[in-house]
Amino acid sequence: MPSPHLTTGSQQPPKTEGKLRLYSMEFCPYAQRARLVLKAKNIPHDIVNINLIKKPEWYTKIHPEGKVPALDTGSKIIVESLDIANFLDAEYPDNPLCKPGDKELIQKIAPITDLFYQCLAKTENKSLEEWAQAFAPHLAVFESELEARKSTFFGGEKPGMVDYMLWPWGERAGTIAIAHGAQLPFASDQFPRLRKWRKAMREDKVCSEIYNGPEKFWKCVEMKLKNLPPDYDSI
Ligand SMILES: N[C@@H](CCC(=O)N[C@@H](CS)C(=O)NCC(=O)O)C(=O)O
Repeated sequence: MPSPHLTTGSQQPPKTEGKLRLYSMEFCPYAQRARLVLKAKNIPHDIVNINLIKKPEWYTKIHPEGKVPALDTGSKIIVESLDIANFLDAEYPDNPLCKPGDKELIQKIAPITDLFYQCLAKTENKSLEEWAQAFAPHLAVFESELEARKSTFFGGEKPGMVDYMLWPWGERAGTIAIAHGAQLPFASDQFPRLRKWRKAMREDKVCSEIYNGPEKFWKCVEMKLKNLPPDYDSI
């Protein structure tokens, strides 16, 4: 059970000396990146969930823009999911996640996530074929990289940094079919390595421990799109 999402009028929970704290939101893919790395590297931490639509007054002292994730290390606060992930990988030696070329590849995730939100919110009047065409060249970059690395995961025999930075959108890919009533019309033989990757990631222990799936994510998106009361705890 995730801890309740704190809202206006709440008190900031006291910190445990020496323990990392992640400010998160159960359905945020960027916060999920940090949670995946914390779990993959077995780093003790606690999680404080934030209601992002009715934020606690004290939260702007943690993150000036009021976003999640934010990591409180005890001596500093780190924001931005990639900076948090890199900090954790550098500071905690267990299960090193980053491989050569990963940082450059991770930069190429952003066009996919941008398209993902545009497609969900239907910001442009595109047909599903057109959305698929828009996604295809960006997915092809990752398909080719899996082929070049000759492994199921970008990290090799087990997931590494690219895998965990990309997975939140792999988990949510089914949301597009919920929003549009049909899947993106990719040919069944298109992106075979990425399909295999997605299945393997779904079965990975770390990913499955914090899996929510597309239906719950869609409820969270709908809350925002339809201006419904922001009750993340009821999802
Ligand atoms: N670039 C940031 C993006 C973080 C982000 O956009 N988080 C969203 C939730 S998924 C958020 O906090 N939104 C609340 C707001 O913008 O007020 C990162 O990688 O950490």
